[in-house]
Parts: sequence; C-alpha cells; structure tokens
Amino acid sequence: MAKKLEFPKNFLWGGATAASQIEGAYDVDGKSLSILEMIPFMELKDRKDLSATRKLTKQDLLDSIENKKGLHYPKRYGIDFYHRYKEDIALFKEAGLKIFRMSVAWGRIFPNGDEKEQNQKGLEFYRNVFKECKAQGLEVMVTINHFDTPFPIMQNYGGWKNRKVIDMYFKYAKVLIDEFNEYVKYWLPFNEINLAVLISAFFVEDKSGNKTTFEKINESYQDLHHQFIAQTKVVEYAKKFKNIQVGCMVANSTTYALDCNPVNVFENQQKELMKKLFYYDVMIKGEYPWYSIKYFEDNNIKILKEPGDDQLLKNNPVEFITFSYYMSSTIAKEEGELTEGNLMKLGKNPFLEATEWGWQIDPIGLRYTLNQLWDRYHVPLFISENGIGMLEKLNNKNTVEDDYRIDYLARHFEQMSLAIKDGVNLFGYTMWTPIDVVSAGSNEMSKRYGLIYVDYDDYHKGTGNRFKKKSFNWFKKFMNTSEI
Ligand code: P53
Repeated sequence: MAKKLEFPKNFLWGGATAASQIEGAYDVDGKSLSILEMIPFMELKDRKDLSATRKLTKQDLLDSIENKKGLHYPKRYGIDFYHRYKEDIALFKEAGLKIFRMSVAWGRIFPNGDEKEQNQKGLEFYRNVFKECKAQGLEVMVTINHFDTPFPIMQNYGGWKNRKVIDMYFKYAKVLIDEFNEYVKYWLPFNEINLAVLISAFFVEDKSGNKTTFEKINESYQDLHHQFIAQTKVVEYAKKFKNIQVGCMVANSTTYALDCNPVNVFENQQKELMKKLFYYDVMIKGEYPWYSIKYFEDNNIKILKEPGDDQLLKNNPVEFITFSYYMSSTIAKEEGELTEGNLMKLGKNPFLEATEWGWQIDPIGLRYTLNQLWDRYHVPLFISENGIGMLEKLNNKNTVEDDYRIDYLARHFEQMSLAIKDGVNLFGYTMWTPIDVVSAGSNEMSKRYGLIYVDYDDYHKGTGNRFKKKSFNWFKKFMNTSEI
C-alpha cells in the first residue's frame, strides 16, 4: 500500500554532485590538476582501506603530472559532464529535481592559485551550466571547494597549513560570488569540512623519506583553522548580497554507544564532541568550544591564530547547516566488532544491515540526527548528501532494477517527514547522486549511486551514455505524489 508523506510545499528536493567526480576535461581551457587528480586507480583487491593515496611518494606525484607511468587517474575523466552537461541537466529536470548541488573546480578559475586574473574560460563554463539550470528552472547550490584544491597550491605553498592559502581561496570565492550571485542562492564554502584534516594529511611526508602518512594528523588542525577563517570571510563578504546565503557542510558521522554500559556511553559522548559537534559549534556558535580547548591542551596541539581570527569567527556564523548522512556506527571503549567494509571499518550495530562497503543503513538515525542538530543549533537544516552506492550492471532492457535504492530513499524520506513533524526546520535535501559518478573515497566507477546509469567502467572505458534506472522513475513519481 502506497503511503503518502508530508513535506512543506516549497521543500527543496534535489541532487548533489562534485566537480572532480563528474567533469573530466582535466586539461581543457587552462585548468590545472587538482590534488585528487594525482591519485591513480587501484583495483579493489589491492586496496586495503581508504585508498592508494597513503602510499604515494613525492616522486609518484611528480610522475603523475606527466603521467609517465601510464596509470589511470579516474578523477581526470569523471563522467565527462564538462561536455554533456546539457543532457544531464535535462535529465535532472525530467527526474523532478528542483535544486542541483554542484561544485566549482578551483583550478579552472585560478589554476595556480596565485594568479592576479581569473581564467575567463573557466568562468564561461560555469556560467553556461548555471544558465542551463536557470533555463530548466533548477535552483543551484554551489560548493566552492569540494576537496579538489589545485595541486600547484599543494606543491608551491604546502596546502592549507600555509596561511597564504586563505587569501588565495578568498580571492577565488569572491570572484564566484561576484560573477554568479544572480544564479546561485546557496553557497557552501567547503565540502565536509571535518574531513579536511584527513585530506590534507594525504600529502605529508614522513621523516624517513618520501612516503605520505596519516600520522601527523594533529598538525592538520592548523589547516582546519585556516579553512574556518576562509569560510568566515565568505560569510562576511556574502552579507553584501541580499539574495544569497552561506551554509556549512559536515560529514555527519552519527554514532551510538555500542551498549548501555556507562563506559561506552561516556566514550561515545566524548567522541561525538570532538569528531562531529566541534565543527558545528565553531561554525554556528562562532568560537572554539571549551572541550576542544581542553582536547588541544591534552594532546599538545597548538593552533596558530592571528589577531582578529576570533572576532571573525564570532561575527560570521553560517546561516544554515548542511550535512551528508549515509550511515551510522557504534562506539565502545574497547573496540568491538567492525563492519566488513572495503572502504571503512566501522563499529558494527547488530540491528542494522550494511552495504558491501560496510556502510550501515540507518534511516531512523537520520531522524535522530535532525532532532539533535535542530535542538542544539536552531538554524535551518538541509541534507546535502544521502544515498546508497552499489555494484550495478545494465540488464538486457538497458536499465538497472535498483529496488534497494528505492527502498533506501523511501525509508530515509519517511524519517525526514517524521522529523519535520517533530518540529525540525528541514528545508531541503539533495541526494547523492542523481547520476553515477567516480567515487570520492575509492576512485572507482563501480560504486554507483545514481538514478541514472553512466556507461563507463573503472578505466573510463565505455560509451559514456546515460540510462535511466528504475529509481529514476520512482523518484519522478515521488516528486508528483509524495508516495512511497
Ligand atoms: P564515496 C567518507 C564518508 C562519508 C562521506 O562517498 C564521504 C566520504 C569520503 O569518501 O564523502 C562524501 O564516493 C563526499 C562525496 C562522496 C560521497 O560522500 O567514497 O562529499 O564527494 O562521493 C560518497 O562512496
């Protein structure tokens, strides 16, 4: 029996993407390589966990620039949105999307970061995309930096630990806002700002030689501080424009205590503070919270601030919260059983099922999260990513019968409507993703999230043609009927 869900009339339903995962055309119209385009594809059997990146040496990176080893770099090719955007945007419209979340590749606008003048060719591409969205009646949400910092900034300035990068970033962000404020109402300065500490650590060298390592993770709170400051500058600048709003974006790792053992409950509370709420606290409440100051002291982490930084943070909280929500996990003092993921191993929850990537499906966890964030911050909420990645193949009818995706979306939509009934101010949702893309974490095409199937394999072999999955038609119907 179909069930009708209730959502506000003007609820912003849509889909989310990121430049490095869709555009391709890595060397077209003056674009530089991004740090993500330096990461070669690695077969699943050779992947241990997050990715190949930890094993990249400095020499590997230099070889990558010219691709001396003939390796495959998936994020250089994406799904060729650069040339197919009209077709894709038309399909998004057909699926019933009202808002399209996308990101701009910094390296198209300022290839080295430190140029005086912006690259007009890069701006032209995005203007064309935004015009197309407008023509199709799609609202746009732009992520200014979705992990893909230009590699020259990493090479020449050492990345975000260098304070100069704030100015380079702000110059870039200002150009986007000046050029596109009439097309783009919603702006997110950074994607999943809480993952910045991981991303920047990819390129740190260890003492013994030239291997990259995750061990210096503490140092990257400095990178993070610079990103916080860069973000507040965008918030401050955007106040000049009446028609735009700036929000934050956090990878929302929803966690529960493994059981009711107070030791585990306390452990979860503490982890939740530093791993998640800390980020929202800084960006919404405008200051480093008390527990983070204690944490930095205890762990001997020193963050260099300049005079004025605290005031900038205080004066410029973001106007709305967005977050990605894919799964939940459990926390225990003594690590318990883990999910069998080939990307991440997470604390297992005996009540939940996991995908092949070890991501535990938890729709009620979304309602829980919405309640938690609304209660703590009381600013409007927007789910900027949510979806399910699976191995998929076209069947002989040139479609994919992705009932599991329909089920995943329906169950999450239901919990969203319940959260709204609870009293939460949730104003929109962009699924990850309307169309198959290159995976962020594992660089593969095989982990497919789309309503639309894209005929490329992990090596970018295929026609690139687009095919509607069963979920495409389901989503379209849901947009008209609100029925699951
Ligand atoms: P992929 C890890 C955990 C949660 C969200 O991820 C994450 C990641 C990084 O992999 O990233 C977001 O493609 C990110 C998107 C990404 C999506 O989740 O690894 O904002 O760029 O594609 C899904 O399966």
